[in-house]
Amino acid sequence: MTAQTERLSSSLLNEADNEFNGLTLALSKGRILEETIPLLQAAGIELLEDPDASRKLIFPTSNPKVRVLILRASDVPTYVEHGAADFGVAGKDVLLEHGANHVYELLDLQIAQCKLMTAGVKDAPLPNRRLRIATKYVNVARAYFASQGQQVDVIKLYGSMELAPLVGLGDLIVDVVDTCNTLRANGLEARDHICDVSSRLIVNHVSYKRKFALLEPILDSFKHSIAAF
Ligand code: PRT
Ligand code: MG
Repeated sequence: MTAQTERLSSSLLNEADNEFNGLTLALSKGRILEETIPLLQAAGIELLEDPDASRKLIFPTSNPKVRVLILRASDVPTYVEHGAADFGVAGKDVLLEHGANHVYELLDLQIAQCKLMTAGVKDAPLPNRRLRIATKYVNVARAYFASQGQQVDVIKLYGSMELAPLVGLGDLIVDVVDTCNTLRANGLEARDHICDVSSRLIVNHVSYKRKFALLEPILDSFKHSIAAF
């Protein structure tokens, strides 16, 4: 957890948590929010405002005991780990990279599905030296290549990984892919499949014990929704 997220979490707690003793759910905009909304609806929870049309970061819901935080996808495990959110939805890619050992990964929600893969310039042979891997998934990349018995140099990026190998920053990238259209549009091709990815429901250890009565009906409803898909 960076000093910045730490300050943010504690200011959130100080400013808002004083009066709120319900459940705080951490989500990220985009795919995860879109695909979690139907699960929430089935559990009787409606966001009272559209996060896409608002600059707010904390959203009340139709259930006065549940509110939603909208975060960067990669910050969701940090908020849940530290109890600034009781539970959250995060991609398995984010959880693997974060090393989320301090949260319960309770449900595979089977949403926002994709794959973690390596990719490189189409038809380009790999150089005969230690490979350079450009990625935001530095821990996943190190672990994967180590599991293949390969030592690599990892270059940390924060986005637009597809650009890196085109301009010689790295021989390969490690990224999540779905249709591979983005790779193809940039003259890249998928190489090795590292693992399948879907989003998981994660819960803070203490919240799981102390707020189980509030969590249980939501967890049950999510389980029913997953089974019905
Ligand atoms: O965008 P930001 O930097 O804020 O964060 P983020 O990229 O982590 O968030 P977001 O909302 O883009 O992704 C949230 C989660 O959705 C990820 O952590 C994954 O678990 C999951 N997911 C599912 C995906 C994709 N599918 C996906 N296709 N995340 C990203 N992508 C990217 C992919 O890397 C490519 O750039 O979408 C682009 C299109 O993919 P293709 O293969 O269909 O072209
Ligand atoms: Mg993104």
